[in-house]
Amino acid sequence: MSTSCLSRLARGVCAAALLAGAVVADAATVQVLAQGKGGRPLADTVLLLEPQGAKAAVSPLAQVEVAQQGRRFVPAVTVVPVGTKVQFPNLDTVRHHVYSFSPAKKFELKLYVGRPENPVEFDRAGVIVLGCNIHDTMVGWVVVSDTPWYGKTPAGGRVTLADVPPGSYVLRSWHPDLPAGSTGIVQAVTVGTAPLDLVASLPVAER
Ligand SMILES: [Cu+2]
Repeated sequence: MSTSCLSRLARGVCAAALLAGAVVADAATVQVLAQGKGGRPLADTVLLLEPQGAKAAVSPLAQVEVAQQGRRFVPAVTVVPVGTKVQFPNLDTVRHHVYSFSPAKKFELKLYVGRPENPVEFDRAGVIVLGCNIHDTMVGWVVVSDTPWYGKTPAGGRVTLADVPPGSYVLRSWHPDLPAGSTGIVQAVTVGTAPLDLVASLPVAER
């Protein structure tokens, strides 16, 4: 603590700054490596670190898009916090008809080209499977998170979750190649103040 801060403490000027500093200092960085069968790094794995016994506030993201391009959903896997509105622009010249029957979000964007007028708001946590009425082979996924500590693995399989307060958590690991309807593989995790390195093993073969 600086001398000037000490001298001002009596007036309460530095108290808030000290408190804020304490919170940041106590939070940990959690690294997760997602592995498939044979211990290979697994891309497109969604990792959710869910606090136990308490809810943490989440903020919706702005301007998230799931495009249709080359008769595929791009990206195939998207993770967003609860309350996020997602646009589904069609970048193809053929029309698409995007829908979901998943309990966490049932919706339908009837035959369209270009950009649908309204985004779709994902207001419940869960795994939402996307399909297209016209092209049966099109499949995509939106995973909606009700925790602020989430991520999707790139090719290296590694995700960093920053500023995680100490406490008890469940690490939920989900991948599109898990059996249909799976809500992910869960493991109990205790976060302290030191950086934490975790491995999430999924029964998924390399693509
Ligand atoms: Cu389509």
